Amino acid sequence: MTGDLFDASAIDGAVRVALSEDAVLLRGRALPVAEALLSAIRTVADAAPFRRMVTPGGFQMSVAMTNCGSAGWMTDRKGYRYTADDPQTGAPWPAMPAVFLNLADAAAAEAGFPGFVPDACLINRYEPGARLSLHQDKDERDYAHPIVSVSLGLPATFQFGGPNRADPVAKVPLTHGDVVVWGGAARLHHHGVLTLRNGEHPATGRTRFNLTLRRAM
Ligand code: MD6
Ligand code: FE
Repeated sequence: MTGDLFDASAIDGAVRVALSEDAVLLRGRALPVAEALLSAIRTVADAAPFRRMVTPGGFQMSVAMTNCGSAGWMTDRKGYRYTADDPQTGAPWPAMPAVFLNLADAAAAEAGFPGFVPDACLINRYEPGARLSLHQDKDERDYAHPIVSVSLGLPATFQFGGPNRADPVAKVPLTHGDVVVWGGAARLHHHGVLTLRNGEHPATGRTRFNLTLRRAM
């Protein structure tokens, strides 16, 4: 997983783009299971509906979220954290669908992180106008585990920075079926999603979904 930024190389027939040391974009890696992923998202959202959470600072997020797995990420006025139950329903977050687990394990291994077993999947739903400001993923117990991120539906511009907030930020286009894996030296890099542009996708309509699979506990 070496190479310059945006230096694409074909390994095992999959198109890889190195974003930095230990961060790689596997272009189109989720396409063979895209319909199964979308169907599983609908099943999860039937039990644990998408909702726009409130940050500790009191702002309502533009991205709507839900979770599956034994731990789910949430935010409210009290802070960011993982919970076993959906605070909105009082029930445990829905189980992680096998198609999520299998894709995450395979993609992580292809990126150089074998044996990845996520226990949490945050599902983000973007509609035109939604954005996610630059942040680090640091609510997990052990940063030794990588993160697998799957994009479905409308295209978005991913911002990918470095360990310090002021580090230069690259803009990476993410489209339907793209998978980003990062860990190791990149695990705490800053990242975000620019305001989603209006559009219509054959698989999702006016929507982008992102699955962020993590080992939280
Ligand atoms: C998104 N993704 O693509 C938001 N975090 O909608 C993330 O925040 C993210 O893609 C950690 C690792 C990969 C990601
Ligand atoms: Fe993140």
